Amino acid sequence: MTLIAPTSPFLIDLCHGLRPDFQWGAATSAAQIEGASATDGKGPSIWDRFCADPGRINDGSNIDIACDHYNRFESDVALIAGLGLDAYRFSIAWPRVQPTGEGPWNEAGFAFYDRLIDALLEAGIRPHVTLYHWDLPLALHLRIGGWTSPGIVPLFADYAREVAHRFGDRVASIATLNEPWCVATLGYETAQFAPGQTSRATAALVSHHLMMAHGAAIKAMRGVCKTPLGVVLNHTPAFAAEPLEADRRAARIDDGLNVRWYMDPIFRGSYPADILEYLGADAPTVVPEDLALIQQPLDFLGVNFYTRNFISTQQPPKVAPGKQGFTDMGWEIYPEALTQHLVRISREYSPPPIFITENGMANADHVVGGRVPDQERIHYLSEHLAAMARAVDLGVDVRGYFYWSLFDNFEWNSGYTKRFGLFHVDYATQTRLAKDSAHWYRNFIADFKSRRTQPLAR
Ligand code: IFM
Repeated sequence: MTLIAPTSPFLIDLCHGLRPDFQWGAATSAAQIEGASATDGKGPSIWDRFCADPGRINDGSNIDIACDHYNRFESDVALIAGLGLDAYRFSIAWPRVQPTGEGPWNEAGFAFYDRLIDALLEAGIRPHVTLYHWDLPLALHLRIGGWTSPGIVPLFADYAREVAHRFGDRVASIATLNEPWCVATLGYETAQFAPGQTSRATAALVSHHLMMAHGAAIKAMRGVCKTPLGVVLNHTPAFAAEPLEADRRAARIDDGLNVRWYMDPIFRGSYPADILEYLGADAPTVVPEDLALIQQPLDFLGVNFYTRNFISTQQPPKVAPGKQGFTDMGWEIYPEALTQHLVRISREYSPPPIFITENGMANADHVVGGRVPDQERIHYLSEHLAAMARAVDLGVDVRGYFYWSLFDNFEWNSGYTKRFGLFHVDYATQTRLAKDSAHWYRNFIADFKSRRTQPLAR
């Protein structure tokens, strides 16, 4: 007898508008799962150093071993295949393939990704690659100041070109950056992430260099491959807590900083005027050539959606109602914002096809009698799939969905205290255990595929 909630026929019906070739997947990133942080010639990243800095990571942990995926990728690919996934999104660790971020390539590092891509293809899983998921080669940070220097732009383009040249013919897509807002704001303004700096002006400059590096990388890769190319951005829409002018204004600024600051230069060729004004003297100096570089045509847009921001200017601030609860990160569960946001960005930006490149929840999961009964995650997942399907019904072109994350893993400054995975990881033994949500997702995908071959009920 199965104790896993069956997938609802209503949800499957709701997904009737998804394309027959819709890709179901899960996502990870190199620093969060690979481990082997100094193996086979890999150079250190800014996260290796950040972890070594006392007090930076909540549980004092590091990424030396993480999920030991570097040594276990073959059995991990078998787990992905067992879920019936069409696609797997992972990132390449820049310092694994180019230890100092410039100069010689590390063939042993490339060989690892070569084997991973082959294993995925052999299992019928489409590899979706991200070039930068936050693990900057430490040497580049030390020598030129990393993202604070415009010198990083051509170096990132060189790295992108090399990856596209080596893997472009075998991977399903290449994204330049993952969540540049996190890189700039959490890394250089709030110091929550590596490299742990605290300057708004530096963060704004970093964001501009990230955008330029994205554009330069797309341009470089176009010359060597025909692979679909894109970028993955944070999409945390802001909601005014109350119908007050002050709340509305603050929500508009929050949206500008999170969403429009990145979407506007990529899709419109300009930074939003209200945010330039808001940043004032902290705004970066931007010349027309920079904007032309950033505004490269893209083949897809990656949308990472987890929650909404609830913006209140009152004292004490109004807190989000959380009618559907909060995740273990303290993030409000608010799936309807996904529908609204997808519709909004489609209307405002006419983006290329969208992939939901991350969506998921941290939950206080426990192994109970050999199972992980994570009903909360099943609820989160089904509500967000429904929200995505509603957006598709409203005309949004969504081509795939990646649950974040395949495994419990290193959740940045939270260390290993937050569990996002479809698979529970016992870090002491590296045992992977499919949570109830993993069974549910597998059943859902199978049901979806079998219904696709049958006439619709309505
Ligand atoms: O774990 C992260 C991931 O690396 C980037 N997007 C958000 C996830 C959850 O915080």
